[in-house]
Amino acid sequence: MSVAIPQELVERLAAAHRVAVLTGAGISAESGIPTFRDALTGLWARYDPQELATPEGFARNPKLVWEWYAARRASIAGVQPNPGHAALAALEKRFEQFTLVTQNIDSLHQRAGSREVVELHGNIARVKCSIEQIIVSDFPADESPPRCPCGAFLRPDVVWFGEMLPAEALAKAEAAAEQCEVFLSIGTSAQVYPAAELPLRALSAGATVVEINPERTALSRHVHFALQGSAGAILPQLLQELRRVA
Ligand code: BJW
Repeated sequence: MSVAIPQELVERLAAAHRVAVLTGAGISAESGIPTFRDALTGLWARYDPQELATPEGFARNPKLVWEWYAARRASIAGVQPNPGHAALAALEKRFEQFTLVTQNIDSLHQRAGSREVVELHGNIARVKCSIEQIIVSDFPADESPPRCPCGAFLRPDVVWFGEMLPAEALAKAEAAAEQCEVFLSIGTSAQVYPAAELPLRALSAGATVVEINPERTALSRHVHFALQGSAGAILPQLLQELRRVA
């Protein structure tokens, strides 16, 4: 379904040199990856984040957590990027500075052709030592979870609740939010910090902030343009409008 894209937004985007984008689970929903907080279909409607996405949950039941992530890794391997991911990869080429920041761990932006992706919450494809925090690529496939040569359990290289985000990625994301002229917040419920602060930082720094989401979120009332609809429909449309004027 097509959504009316305000001409004012197209013009501001066409005139921009520095664009920052924050994506969340919603952009991958149309590829078939469930979001977290959607009422009926979100992962947290069926699974307890305290048990599966905290260091304490992993300490209590490492096997359960390892196997949950192994199942998600397998299901992500079977999906494809969608037109929303593709439109962002095409947009990257149009601006002097384009910073794509994602909370997603699924590599779909990279697979769609985005060259530089700032991953705030890690990547499910990588595995690291739960003590030394170093990435480990060779490990026995039949252990659940396998162990690092140091003896500690291995775990997915993702960011759980209560854990710090990768410092370099967060610094890049904050700088992009503060320096951009247009900021797009796409497919995120804007509930998880510090990612949720990024569009607010952009607003404070004077950027035009745009939200793309079928639902209203905590961010909606603050933004200049809230485009209500799916990323897979709106982003290709936005790209097309931009091509018309510039
Ligand atoms: C569509 C669509 C379509 C559907 N098109 N859209 C300040 C205040 C309060 C709390 C805190 C705070 N600062 C820190 C905290 C604690 C915590 C936090 O934020 N808690 C909140 C829940 C209150 N944050 C942290 O712990 C972070 N660490 C940290 O801050 O360290 C410092 C610190 C530590 C301790 C204390 C204080 C400071 C770490 C956060 C890690 C989040 N990890 C997860 C799991 C990653 C691994 C995995 O995948 O398993 O990251 S949780 C989950 O939420 C995942 C996501 O990246 C993240 C955000 O979710 P997202 O992407 O927004 O998804 P949804 O489902 O919420 O929304 C989807 C949206 O898409 C919806 O709006 C739909 O409508 C929309 N949609 N279809 C477009 N087709």
